[in-house]
Amino acid sequence: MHEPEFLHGAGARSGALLQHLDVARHRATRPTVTAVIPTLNEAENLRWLLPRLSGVDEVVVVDGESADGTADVARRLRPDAVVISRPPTGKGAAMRAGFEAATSDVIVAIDADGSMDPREIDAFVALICCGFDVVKGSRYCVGGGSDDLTWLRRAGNLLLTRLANVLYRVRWTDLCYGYIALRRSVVDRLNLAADGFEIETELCVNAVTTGLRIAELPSHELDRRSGVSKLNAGRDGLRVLRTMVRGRRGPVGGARPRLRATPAPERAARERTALEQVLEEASG
Ligand SMILES: Nc1nc2c(ncn2[C@@H]2O[C@H](COP(=O)(O)OP(=O)(O)OP(=O)(O)O)[C@@H](O)[C@H]2O)c(=O)[nH]1
Ligand SMILES: [Mg+2]
Repeated sequence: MHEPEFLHGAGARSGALLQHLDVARHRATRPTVTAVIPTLNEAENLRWLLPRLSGVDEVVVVDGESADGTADVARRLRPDAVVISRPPTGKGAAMRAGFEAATSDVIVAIDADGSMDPREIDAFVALICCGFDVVKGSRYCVGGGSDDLTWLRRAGNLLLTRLANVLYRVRWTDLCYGYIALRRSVVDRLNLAADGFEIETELCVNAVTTGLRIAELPSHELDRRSGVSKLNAGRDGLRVLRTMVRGRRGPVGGARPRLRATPAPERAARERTALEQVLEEASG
């Protein structure tokens, strides 16, 4: 996906106005989207989720050798899906495999259990189109919510989010939530290595340290439709904590580009020059 030149603060050349018009046309073009879905015994839930993903261009299911026929259900309901089989070593390992297999402009990570509403995908993609590299769902910003969180998980998430805000100088409202969209072009820069549920934390904190543009988007988490959770609050909370502390060894946001890196007066002057040139060419 191309980005408007001013997002990078690159110098405008002659004809910049026409270039901007081209950008406007580009913005109107919808990027392609891959849904990456990690699954471990989610056959029943996929029956609900997959028919609701008709709007995405590609579906990648990474199955942890489920015993309930999850992979077969995926192939039957979505014959064009890429179904990858991996040992059940954790959600993180599955997500990394899914990111590697995805081919679209934008990747949306979505759980298989029906807790993430596929109707929210368009809003995630819209923010990517606005220039963000990573868009993380939040159950706690205004407009978000959860039908699913126990008090223990809510309290743990709150503490971990506050710590992330201090360590990474951000103002997030929800750290441990897996509904996330990102540009496929930034996956390599994220250096993901996590195997378990700490993958979302790793993705978010590495996005900060590599200077990516991150937005939070309200999301409403629904109840898992059927089956059991694979998350263990104590064990996985500790893994999140370790990932956060380890990731903080690098600089934070030192090179983080601002959404509009070129100062406004300078940009206006450049655009004026380009406009003058276009008018000159038109009159000459
Ligand atoms: N491939 C694969 N997928 C996994 C593994 N562990 C979890 N998942 C999937 O990762 C997603 C998130 O796991 P959940 O068990 O729903 O975790 P959670 O959302 O924190 O827990 P609940 O709120 O209780 O549902 C689900 O789609 C799981 O099927 C694994 O080892 N391998
Ligand atoms: Mg879940």
